[in-house]
Amino acid sequence: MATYVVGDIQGCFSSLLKLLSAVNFCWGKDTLWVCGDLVNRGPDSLNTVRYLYEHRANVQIVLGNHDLHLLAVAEGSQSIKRKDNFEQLLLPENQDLIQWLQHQPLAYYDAQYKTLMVHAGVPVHWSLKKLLSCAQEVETVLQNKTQRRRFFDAMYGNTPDLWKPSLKGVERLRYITNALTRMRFCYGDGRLDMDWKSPVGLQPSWLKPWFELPLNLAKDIQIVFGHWAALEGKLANRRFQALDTGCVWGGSLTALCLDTGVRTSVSP
Ligand SMILES: [Mn+2]
Repeated sequence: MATYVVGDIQGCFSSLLKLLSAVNFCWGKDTLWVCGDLVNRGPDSLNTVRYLYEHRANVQIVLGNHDLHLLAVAEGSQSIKRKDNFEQLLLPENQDLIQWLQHQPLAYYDAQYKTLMVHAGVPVHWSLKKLLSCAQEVETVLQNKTQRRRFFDAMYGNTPDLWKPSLKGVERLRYITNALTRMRFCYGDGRLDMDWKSPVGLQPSWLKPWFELPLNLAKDIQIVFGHWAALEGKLANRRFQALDTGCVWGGSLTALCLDTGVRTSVSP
């Protein structure tokens, strides 16, 4: 019985199977977590989601920015972009998969492992409790047809970039979504920067990666996240585990075993 967390799959279905086989993953015995961006850019988004859905009793995911984009397109709120290649997921026969994704969280905390899973990061101002309740505000909206459409119509944009408890409506939802699914670098006061995607060290001096800010989260909580392929998975310690190793860009797909702390990677 072990739990493995896998980084951004982005439709690299054959790499997922190769990785599960490399760790001797056993369905029915082991549990699989996926830290978001299941779909888009890679060769087989449909089979990736179909497979995880079929094993959903033993799967825990959080949504990433590409998954939310898929849901926005499926809702008719956004048109499909030139680089998007998840058309098959939009076919009527795959509506069960879209509905499943609509009911997935933006953050997941497991008290036994003392581990928090998010796609992008943890904003500096939030406690664990605040983070989970903010994530839930978006999750509630995603599960309601009318609210979902209104949210997707307003989801895209980089502001507001600083958390204020007084934020309301779609602005509040947009901040929560950007922080949990798109954040990389921040200003010293926690304000989100949405432009820099470079490795750490190459950014302007006034920006810091979110994980170098003084987070309002107990230090013994481990944070597993994806989204930032330029980190190349090199951030791997007791507190922070970067798991996006850029499989879709020719890098590798990585799994972290939460029970042993061992990381395993396979090339595409
Ligand atoms: Mn992402």
